[in-house]
Amino acid sequence: MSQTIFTAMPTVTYEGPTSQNELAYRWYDPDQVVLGQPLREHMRFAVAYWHSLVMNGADPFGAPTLHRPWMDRDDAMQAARDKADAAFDLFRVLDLPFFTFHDRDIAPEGDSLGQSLANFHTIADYLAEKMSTSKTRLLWGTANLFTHPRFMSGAATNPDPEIFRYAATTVKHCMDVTKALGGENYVLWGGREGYDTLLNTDMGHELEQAGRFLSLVVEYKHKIGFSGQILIEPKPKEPTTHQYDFDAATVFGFLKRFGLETEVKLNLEANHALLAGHSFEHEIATAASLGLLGSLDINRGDPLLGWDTDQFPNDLQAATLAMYHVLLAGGLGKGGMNFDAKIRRQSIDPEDLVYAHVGAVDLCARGFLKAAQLVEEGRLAAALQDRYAGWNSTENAAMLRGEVALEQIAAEAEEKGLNPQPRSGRQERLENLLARTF
Ligand code: XUL
Ligand code: CO
Repeated sequence: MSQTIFTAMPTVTYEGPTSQNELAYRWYDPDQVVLGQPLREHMRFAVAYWHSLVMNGADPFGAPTLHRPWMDRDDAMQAARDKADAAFDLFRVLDLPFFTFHDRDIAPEGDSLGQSLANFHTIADYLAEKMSTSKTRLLWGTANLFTHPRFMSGAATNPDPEIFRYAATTVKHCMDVTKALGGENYVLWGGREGYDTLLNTDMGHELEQAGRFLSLVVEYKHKIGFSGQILIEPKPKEPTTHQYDFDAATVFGFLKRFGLETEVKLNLEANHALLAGHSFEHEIATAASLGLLGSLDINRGDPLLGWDTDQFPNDLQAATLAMYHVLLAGGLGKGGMNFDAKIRRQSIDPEDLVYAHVGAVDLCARGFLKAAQLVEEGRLAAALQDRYAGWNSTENAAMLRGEVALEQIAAEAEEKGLNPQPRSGRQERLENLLARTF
């Protein structure tokens, strides 16, 4: 393998909280056993190919600022191999267990559908070769159904059925490759599945198309014996004004309608939650309460901006609360924590990518350790249990099970002269318990 921009960098290791080495993990000790499992297995961190290897710093106002060797090559297939070499070198530097990709991140578009698919399979085989000598595995694969102009009016929800067919074909091949590379999940983010104006949109028809598309994906998963999870990634807006997969609750309704709620789970992203007017922990708790928690895209937005800035996370309290709800849900199973985050446009050096990941890994690990402390102390859980304890009595449990009719509830309440007294929600006390872990 040729030298890459990461070859000279040493592998980042755990050195503990007192280390002065800026490129060491201070909190992420992958072997540390917490609540019966090593951190590596709890966290299941992944590097996102698109942000780390493809993104070039261009924005709507300015030209690319990041110039990587593989970005300037005339031979697009050789460029894809060079990019893969650099990718696996970066995974080696960060020593994280997983990566994630879109088809278009790893291989160039061709002149025809057949050529695009051939390019994709050729580079996928190259990735398989790289994986055979790497510790890094595939957390999930996905298809880019939003960059090319053919997808400007959507993929599955495009008014043109030919685009639906094109997207379906692309997803079939992405699922094949994800399976072949041992991927543990397959993600569908509805890139341009939404609308900009209802004046040109038949929403009922488009939702029907989205439901059929997802059903095809689930049927195919079973046909090929893919044992990974199918995940939908909710997002409320951007690029379209209104995205159909708005948030966890909306996607649940959609899944229920098409009978897919036991087949598909959710890949929740921190900044998508924020854009939907929620906190990350709200989305995690919602998904968990519906049995839909799948995987996480870890990042942050900028509350002052309101668009999808995809920054690396740096808020310890937000991370702790997210991790606490992951723990309450019993962990992520086949899911993981994917850094769907990009360095800023002015962070032009390869080592900026390493600083970004090291900080984010440490932040999540530190938040996780604090969340585990909250679980071990058990005081938040005890307060919660106490708050709902009334439902444990025989009569109240029967009411919840649907064994008591409305008129019976009313008759009993009237007979008793029911006079319930308000109880404190103790919010400040509970906030203190959280704050004291910092
Ligand atoms: C877009 C986004 C995507 C998905 C994968 O906001 O989050 O990168 O994670 O398509
Ligand atoms: Co994402």
